[in-house]
Parts: sequence; structure tokens; C-alpha cells
Amino acid sequence: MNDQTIKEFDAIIVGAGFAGIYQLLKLRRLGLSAVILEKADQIGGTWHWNRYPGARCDIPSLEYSYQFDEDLQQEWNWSEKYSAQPEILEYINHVADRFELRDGINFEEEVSKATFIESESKWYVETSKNKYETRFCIFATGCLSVPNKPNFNGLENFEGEILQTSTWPQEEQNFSGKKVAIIGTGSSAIQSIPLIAEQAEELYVFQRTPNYSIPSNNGPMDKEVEKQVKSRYPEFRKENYLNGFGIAAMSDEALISESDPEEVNANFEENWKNAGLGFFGGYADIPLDVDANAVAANFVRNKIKGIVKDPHTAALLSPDYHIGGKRLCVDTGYFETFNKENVHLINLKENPISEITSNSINSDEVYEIDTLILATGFDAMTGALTNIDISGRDNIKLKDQWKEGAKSYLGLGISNFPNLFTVTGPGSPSVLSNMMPSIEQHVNWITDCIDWMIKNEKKVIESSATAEEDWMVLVNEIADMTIFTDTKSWYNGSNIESKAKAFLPFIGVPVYTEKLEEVVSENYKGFIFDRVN
Ligand code: NA7
Repeated sequence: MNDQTIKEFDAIIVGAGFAGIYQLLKLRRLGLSAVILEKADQIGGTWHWNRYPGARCDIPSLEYSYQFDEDLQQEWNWSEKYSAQPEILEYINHVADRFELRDGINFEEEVSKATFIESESKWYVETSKNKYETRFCIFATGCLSVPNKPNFNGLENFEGEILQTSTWPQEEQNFSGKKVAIIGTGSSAIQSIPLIAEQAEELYVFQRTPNYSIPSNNGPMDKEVEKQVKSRYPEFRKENYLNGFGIAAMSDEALISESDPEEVNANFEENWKNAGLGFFGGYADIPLDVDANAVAANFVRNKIKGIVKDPHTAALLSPDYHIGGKRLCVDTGYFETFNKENVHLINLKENPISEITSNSINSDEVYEIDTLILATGFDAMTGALTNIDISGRDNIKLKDQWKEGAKSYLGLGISNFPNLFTVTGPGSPSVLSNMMPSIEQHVNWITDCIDWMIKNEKKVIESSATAEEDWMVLVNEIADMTIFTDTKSWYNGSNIESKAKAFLPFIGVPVYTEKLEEVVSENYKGFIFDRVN
């Protein structure tokens, strides 16, 4: 501890990504004292850490941006349809400066502990540097922020360079003349592989499960589209909340089951060229009906077959599960990259990694390499919370309460953890929505709730155990009506062996939005105020 004095704030916000900095602004406007505690040495959250080549948002920039300030959304100009990581980082820095938020962020302070003291109705928060006390604790820690680093046999013996996509160095990396291996074929790998392949002497891609990916057809911002959107930005933003996945473009209500197959194919061709993630929402029954889903999946598999020249490689790159079951990817030249002579695909399903030595990965063969890249994903949705020692009422630890699966009411509040809020927590649309409108929706809701508590002289809010239980039953009932639960994915914890298997995102932004409004209109139904034991 550098300073043993306990610093006091009305609210502590953990994390200086998009959610954290907007939350700081909102609480300041409410007249509260608040500070952000941030592990990194700068703002950006996921966009600070994920600097791998090709890192890019796969939601159009005109939608993946803040809507709370009309001048900001009118004045900021994105250079491309899908923005690359450096430009997104520039944008979040611009917002922090524009709204004078930097002085409210304590950098290089990783929160290790947060304890609720019932007799005082206060949280005590500890970081590597300081101790704090606060009334409200808001975790804006992101859904994909704790890297998954599998324990490969012998990994510690590797003497070359090890890079991880989710904690990529700030200095530019050059792979020229190097033999590079990448483990994983999720979105991070799919974005980086084409660029790494341009430099590396040899690139070995170790794939456990193939992924569906749609070409981004990214390019410079279409000025006409930008003008049109900006001419009606508030209405355009509202459309986010009317679509199931919170993306304005994904709003087709037609069903494959009721459409002419030729017309379906023609629409798929169009969506393959222009829709990106919207391909999944191109027909309303793709997420719901296995037969409709199979039609869409087949279309993509045929595309892969058409792009990848070697039939064996094409077959290995073709997923056999429901499209969208794992998060759909959007790429720039991913499948085409496998036509390069220096790119080699290794199927880990057939030939698992037996050992990593000082200079090789051993699977079906010994692959001698200089650089090893881990693109192995995240402890998604709960990792950032369970990694902190959080204790609520009766000294209950969050990680114990969530041992059998995370439960949260609306993804905002957790029973036994009073005055603790999570932004885009488990049980909210979060990763199955456009994160930006979902973040703003939550931050607005949390701020309004705190304001209401102050005006109504309530000291403490918490979710009731029943409301939370019922909510998670609903989350899972809805998921069971879709194709999402049949596939192993980080949506249901299946990517981490030791993790409880439970489906965590709420599917359906419009229903969720209505529920939030209903809860507020009924004086925060499902939450308890000033509970007496
Ligand atoms: P993902 O999508 O979780 O991808 C991780 C990849 O790593 C995936 O292909 C995994 O295979 C693979 N993986 C994980 N552990 C292992 C082990 N032990 N052995 C071999 N392969 C492994 O993470 P990303 O960072 O790519 O993308 C995350 C999200 O960020 C993305 O969807 C966007 O929202 C942005 P698996 O599929 O589990 O068999």
C-alpha cells in the first residue's frame, strides 16, 4: 500500500472502458463524487488490451459509438465502415478529454478486494496502491476481459516469444522471416491470421473447432450512408433497442421456412456481401429453428468450399454445428489466407497438442516455431468479477455464490451484494447485443436508480433472491427456444473446463428493454431497499 489513508467516494467504478467512463460522467452530473479504478495505464478497456493485428469492431462504427451526446455523434467522423482498434481507442480518448473525465481515473490500480460492511452499509475496496470506502460499487469490468490461458503441456519450456491476442504488446510486432504458430480460431485469430500470414515465413494455425465467418467487405465510410444516419441519429439509435440483437441492420422478419429457396439464396448472396454479423439475422428463424439454421449454415459451408482451394483444408475449416451457436465472426480475407503456401492448418481434434518444447509444438508432427500466439479467448462474462475477492452480506463470497453458475437480476444486481451494480452483467443481453447501446442503457438505468434512491431516502438496494432466480430461469427458458444452447461456447461457460455450465446472456433486446422499464415503473420491482435482517 502506498497510502494507508482510506479515500472516500460516493461511488467507485471499476474499469475505464466505454462503460466506466460514461458511468463517471453520469455520476458527476448527478453531483456525486466518483472515481474509476483501472488496472491499465490508460483508458480503453478491451480496446486498450486487444491490439493484435487486424483488431477491429465487427459492428458498424455508426452504431458502435456513444449516443448520449448529439454534438459528439454529429461531430465525430469514422474513417471506415468497421473501425480498427486504434481509431476506437482514439475515439474513447476523445470522449474522455471532451467531457474532462481523465482526472477521475486512477490508473494502474487493480482492484483485488471489495467487502461490504453491513453495520455501515458501505463497501471497502482495495487495490495494489490504495484503500477506498464508498456507498456504491459499480463494476464496469467488461464481458471479455480476463484472458483464458490454457495449461498446455510444456508451455513453460518454450524459449521463443509468446504473445496473447488479448494482452498484445503496445510495440508493433514484425513476423517477417519467422515461423509462427497461432492456437485458436475464434474472432481474434480470424482477424489477425490474414495479416500475420502476410509477414510470417510459415504460419501454423492450430484449430480445435472451426468457426463461421462472414466477409466484412470493410472499406472507407460511405459518406452518403453517414449523412443519412446523422440526419436521423436519435431515431436510428432507437432502432437498436427494437431489434433482437440490438443492431439496427439486423431487422428482417421474414422466415426461411415460408420463403422460396431461390429467393433465400439470393438474399444470402446479398447478405454475404453486405451484412456482416447481420447475416445471422437475415431471416428471423435462423436463431430459432434448426432447419432454417441449417440452410444458412450450408450456404456458408458452400462459400468456404468455393474459396479454399484444397478440399481437405476446406472441409476442416467448415463448422458442423449451428451457425451462430458460437459467436459469428466477420473477417477480411480469412478463408482466402488458407490458399497461401506458407499457411498450414492443423486439426487439434484429431491431433491434440501433446507437448510444447523449447522450440516446437508437437501434435501430428513436430512444428518448429519462433513465435507462439495464444488466441484462446476469455473467461467470459463472469471472470472479471470472480477474479476479485468480492464479499457481500454475511461475508458471502461472490465466487462461492456463483459456483454452480452465475445468477443476477437483469444483469444489474446480485442478491446478497447490496449497492453493487454490474454493467452488462450475466443475465442481460450484453454479448448477444451491440455492446454500446447496451452499456448506455445500463449506465442510464444505474444512474437513475441511484438518483431515485437519493430522492426517496433509500440507503441500500439489492436484488431479491427470488427475482434473481426467476430471472435466470427465464434467461435459460428463452435460450432453450433457440439454437444457442446446443453448442459449446463461451456464452455457456463451455470454453473453460472448471467453469459452471450455464447460459448467461439474455436473448432479446426489445423484451429486455421493456422489462427494465417495467421494473422502474413499479418502483424497482424485484429489488429490496434497506433490507432488515
Ligand atoms: P474465442 O472466440 O473464445 O476463441 C478462442 C479460440 O481458442 C477458439 O477457437 C477455441 O477453440 C480456442 N481454444 C481455447 N482453448 C483451447 C485449447 N486448450 N486448445 C486449443 N484451442 C483452444 O475468443 P476470441 O478472442 O477469438 O474472441 C472473443 C470475442 O472477442 C469475439 O467473439 C468477439 O466478440 C470479440 P474452441 O472453440 O473452444 O474449441
